Amino acid sequence: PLAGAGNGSHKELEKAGLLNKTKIAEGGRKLRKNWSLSWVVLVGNSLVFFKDPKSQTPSNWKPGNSRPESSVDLRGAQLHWANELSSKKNVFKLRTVTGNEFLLQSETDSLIKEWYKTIQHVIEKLDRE
Ligand code: I3S
Repeated sequence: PLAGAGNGSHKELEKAGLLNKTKIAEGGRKLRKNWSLSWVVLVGNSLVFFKDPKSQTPSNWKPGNSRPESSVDLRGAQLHWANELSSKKNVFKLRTVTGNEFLLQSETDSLIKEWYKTIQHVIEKLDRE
């Protein structure tokens, strides 16, 4: 199991890993792309992004041991495959209720599919609440 999972916290660590990330809109306003590798953690209802992925590995990550770059509330969020929005393969778009939009990408098909499925599960779970 991932470090931090089942630690008694109500915030369950669902998934963590490295993805290419760029923010493409903030509050509905389009932004210039700036792709970078990001350490992405799905914990509770949030997707949390960390810089400096080199110092992070799934086995040593613990909630609270580094400061997140940003965090996305998945409640009411929308997820779509978005290969038309990039020349890269395996791209999906995540849009928050506040109109922030992110593209997430991996060269590894199986990995990006797992992320898509897991995030979609959380969004659907929140939709039912
Ligand atoms: O959708 P775009 O504008 O073609 O995205 C590309 C640009 O952001 C480019 O940077 P410049 O702003 O210097 O042109 C990036 O280097 C590319 O990675 C972006 O496209 P991809 O297809 O990689 O998402």
